[in-house]
Amino acid sequence: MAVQLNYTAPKGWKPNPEKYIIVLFKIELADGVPKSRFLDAAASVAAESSTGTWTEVYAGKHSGMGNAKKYRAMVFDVDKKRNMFKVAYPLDLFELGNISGFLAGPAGNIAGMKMLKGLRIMDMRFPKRFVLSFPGPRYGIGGLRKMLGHKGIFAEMPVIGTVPKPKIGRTDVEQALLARQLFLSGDGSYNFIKDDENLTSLKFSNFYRRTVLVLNEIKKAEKRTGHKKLYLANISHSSVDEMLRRSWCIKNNGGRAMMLDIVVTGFAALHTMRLKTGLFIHAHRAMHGFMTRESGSGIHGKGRLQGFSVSMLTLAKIYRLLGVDSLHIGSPKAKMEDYGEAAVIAEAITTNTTPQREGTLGQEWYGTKSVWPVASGGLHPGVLDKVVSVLGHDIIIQMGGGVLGHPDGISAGVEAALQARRAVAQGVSIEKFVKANPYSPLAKAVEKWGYGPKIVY
Ligand code: CAP
Ligand code: MG
Repeated sequence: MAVQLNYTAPKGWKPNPEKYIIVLFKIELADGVPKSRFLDAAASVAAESSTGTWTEVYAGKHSGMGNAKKYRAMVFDVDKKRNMFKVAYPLDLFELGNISGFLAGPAGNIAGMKMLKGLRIMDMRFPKRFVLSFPGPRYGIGGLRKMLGHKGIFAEMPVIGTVPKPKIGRTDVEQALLARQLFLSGDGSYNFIKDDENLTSLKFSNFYRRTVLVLNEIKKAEKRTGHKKLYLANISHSSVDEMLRRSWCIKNNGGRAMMLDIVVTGFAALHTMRLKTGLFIHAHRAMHGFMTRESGSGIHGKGRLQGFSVSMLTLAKIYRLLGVDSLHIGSPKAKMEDYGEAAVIAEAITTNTTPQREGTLGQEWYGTKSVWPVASGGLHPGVLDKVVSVLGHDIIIQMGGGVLGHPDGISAGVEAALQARRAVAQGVSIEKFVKANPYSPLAKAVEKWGYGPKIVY
């Protein structure tokens, strides 16, 4: 019960999955709020995020109270032991095809309520009509393989590339020189170069000049090597008009892809870019940690919450609906915290029927294209086999320091990465390859970084 209407379903009630959006919440009551008020708190979450408020209001003629009752959200499946419960929101409470409008409900005011000192959106499950009201990815996994002309063993390999490090420093001309070196090293099959998330258009590295220069290098490298390549140019800007101009520059110069910092530019920006450009959208998630990180409870929600957050799993599902083609999801053996969650997120963005796991809700995608999981952050060739064994071979692996920091230089870094990738595709562990090829660039990389992650302090 919340203050005016009943927002709690009778015990055993199950919502029709095609008529309701389900959200799985975990809460922590504020100090001083007795445990006996748990259900009231849950009902208040449902009320504030659907049709209710903190006090009784006029309920007579023309008050809208009939619809408020009809479209109210309902708490069900309460798990008091783990402080978790589900809320079912009638689909007609929301406008189809409008993710911002939707989030203002279940991910809105409730995180500010004084009765709570912790709240986490663990997962969401959407019905068919809602899923199909969004564009979804234009290319997805199959589309990129086709774009890159991957056949034979290349179709079994991860797509690999590099983000220049230092993060910011190279001029636009130097960035193009780096692209040339990456693409012409080894057997010439290196796939992409990518701007870093905080590289924009600067005095010494202008977006437009950089794009033209790097794409020119790609044209030449493709002719020489016979391998198609990508430049994931960072178009992120707080003006959507400027992002559109940048995407047209990419398109007009023969580019196929762009990179978007999807958290800082926002849901509306992503939705608009998906509808207005025909480019492959590589989604970087800079700033997500301020929303998704939850050190107390872990992926399955077993511990006690330490604050307010939305899981990366939830965001990843929303980004798939809006149409990213590839998405940073964290990785095993990375420098960033991922709570072992990457495999669950990868499953949610690559499957058509995402199974329900402990602490998750599952999802039917009704043919929405799959998204490339992107593994990144402190990765180096020595861990490639472990990353692929957890996330599969349809994965984009991004190595910055792990290629550019090779003791024998950048070309050797590319060669080490290519050797690691080929070994993995052939089912050979990195350790076995290194033992058999002790003087190879890969062996040299392993000498420096080993077979495990490097945590940065
Ligand atoms: C990695 C990276 C990526 C992060 C993003 C960086 O560089 O370019 O942005 O990994 O993290 O700036 O740190 P290195 P996530 O390869 O040199 O570590 O994928 O977790 O969102
Ligand atoms: Mg980066």
